[in-house]
Amino acid sequence: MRKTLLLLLLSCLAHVLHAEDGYDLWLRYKRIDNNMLLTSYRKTITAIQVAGQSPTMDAVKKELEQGLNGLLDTHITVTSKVAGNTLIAGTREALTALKLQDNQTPAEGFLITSKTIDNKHYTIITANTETDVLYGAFHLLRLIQTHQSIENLHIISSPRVKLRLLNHWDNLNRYVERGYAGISIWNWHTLPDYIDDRYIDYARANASVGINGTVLNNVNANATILTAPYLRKVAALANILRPYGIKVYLSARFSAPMEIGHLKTADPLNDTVRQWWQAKVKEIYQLIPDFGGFLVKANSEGQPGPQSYGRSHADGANMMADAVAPFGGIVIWRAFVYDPQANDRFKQAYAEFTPLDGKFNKNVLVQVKNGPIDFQPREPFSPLFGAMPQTPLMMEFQLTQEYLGQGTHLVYEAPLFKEVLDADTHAKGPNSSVAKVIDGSLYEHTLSGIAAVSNIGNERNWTGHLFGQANWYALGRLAWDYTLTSEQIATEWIQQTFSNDPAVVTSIKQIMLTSREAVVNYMTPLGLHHIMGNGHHYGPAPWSNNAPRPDWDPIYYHKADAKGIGFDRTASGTNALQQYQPAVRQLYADSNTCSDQYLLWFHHVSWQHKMHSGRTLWNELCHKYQEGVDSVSAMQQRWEQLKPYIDPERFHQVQMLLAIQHKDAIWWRNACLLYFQTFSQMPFPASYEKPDHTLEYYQQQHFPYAPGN
Ligand code: GCV
Repeated sequence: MRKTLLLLLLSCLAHVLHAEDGYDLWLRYKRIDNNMLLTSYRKTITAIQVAGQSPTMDAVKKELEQGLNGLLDTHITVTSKVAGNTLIAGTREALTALKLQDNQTPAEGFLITSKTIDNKHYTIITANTETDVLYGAFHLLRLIQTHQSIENLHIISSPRVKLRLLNHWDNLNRYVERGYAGISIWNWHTLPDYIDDRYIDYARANASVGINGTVLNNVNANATILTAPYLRKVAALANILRPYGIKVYLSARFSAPMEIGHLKTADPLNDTVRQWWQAKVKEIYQLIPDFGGFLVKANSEGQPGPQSYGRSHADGANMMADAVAPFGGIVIWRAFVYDPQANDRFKQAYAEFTPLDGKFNKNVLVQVKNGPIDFQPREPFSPLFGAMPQTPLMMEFQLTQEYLGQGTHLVYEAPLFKEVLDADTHAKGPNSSVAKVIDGSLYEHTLSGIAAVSNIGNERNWTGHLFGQANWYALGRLAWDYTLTSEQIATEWIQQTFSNDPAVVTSIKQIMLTSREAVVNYMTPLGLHHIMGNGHHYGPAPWSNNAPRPDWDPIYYHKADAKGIGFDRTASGTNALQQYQPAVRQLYADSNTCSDQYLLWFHHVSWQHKMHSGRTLWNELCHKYQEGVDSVSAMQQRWEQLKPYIDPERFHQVQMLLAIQHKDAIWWRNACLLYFQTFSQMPFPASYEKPDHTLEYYQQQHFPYAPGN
């Protein structure tokens, strides 16, 4: 009896220990559950040989061992002899020594090839750099995890974009601005002496999708990060991340020379200030020889910047760029600026930055948010893309779901990223996509980059919502190759994260691929934007009109009145449309031909306006809000059907979050429609479920402790 109890206890314990809690991300390396495939993989690779010894090649070896041992449920032999059925990984140089070099190795990226030499089969991963070999190793593991054949490989893969970065908005006290996954993973207090294993797993996860840089701290920067004790902490992290090909960057506070250098000014043209930055940069490179450079938010939302001294963004950026240039560093200068006095926030970044085109140093990139306002569920692409031909522009996306339901809503963002990257700027005629601006090909820039505001925190599953992991994954995959489809990326992620069972993949994919349009519909359909609660940005507050500045107020954006709703950005309004090329302008200029998706972005439209569906604008608005809610119900139903196929821990977590999302979607629909009805004075159509609360009820909801604010 006691023995049985003990066994039961042990099996429970084993279950607890092996519970799927999301920590392993898409690198779970579980035994292949298809016997035919398993046999074939086991035959193809019986041993691995990793040519060369270095921290990066050690990481390659460790990952291949861990991955193959798990996936093939075996004990893979690590060999130094060239024998058949071996997986050989090494740089081109290392393989030349083994007489296995290949002429097709790409300049950047990797080659994976199957070869038969003297009747012996080899799988070879090679590249010009060790980091690229590591990317190849992760790619091979991905092929196995997604059940693809590895018998006859010839894969050449090169990244389309050079800098593939995460931007952490993490403060030194570990509070993450707009963070919904716990506190910062960087434990500044225990660094540099205590190295959390999580730092290594963070590096592995990023390298597995080709992310090669990380900005460790918030763009609303604290100058303390640049003091000697903190730089030693940064150096400790750089040492951990380096073998995985990840460079560290820091957000720099423009007024640091005053705050920590005790100078009287931070004027970028002042000699003492310039010398201060040069000395600081030298100190950084002594500790971190491959330091990436600085990210700067200047003269934006109260942050200090060169304009405080009558200087331009270019003066500020170039001063720092001069300091990092001798060490190969870069400066990433953000274009997120807006002015409460201006009549349209949409136009500000373009107005301030286009006159500076050609004035930035060669090692400066200007980082532009994907849309003209601020990471809304849907925005047209920022008109800056294609408008600064002489400046490399870097894309800024947001993984953390500040405006997309934060930590509780399932929203797969790849379709949003793709929509922007695929948009045609017409800057050099047709086929001048945003992606071609970003990858440098349109204007032949050698520097290119995509960054995204991180959604990572110290929660066990990293991103709070398990499906937030898919956005992190998608960012890396798209930055490597933006021609991948949202569906391809979702498929890969599901196969690695949940299951290769086609029925499971199809069902989860359906949930993911409908989720972005769902959030647009239940929050901001038909081109509405920025109608969320002030400050915390959680939940609807279209009535809000008392923010510290007008351009933080929802009423500034929806402009609802007795006649209609929407922001007139045509020639009869603020004429923001003028900032686009004529061919783009033409798409949006006429309210009768403008697509529904962007209608209220560009037009103030009568409540009676006839939509493409034949409904009035008011009825269409009700219809869209309802559609958003219905989509979440459908997502819930699909998830319920997946219960037998998903481990109970992850199933239950997502199930509970979907219930919150459903409740929130109803809240958004009711609060917005009840409020807009006070202007339209039109009845709700029969198809729309009547709100169960009054408008006053919704207006009284407060969230003083909403996270991330
Ligand atoms: C880091 C929005 C966010 C701020 C953020 C800012 C930015 O305004 O609400 O939290 O600040 O964007 O991107 O700089």
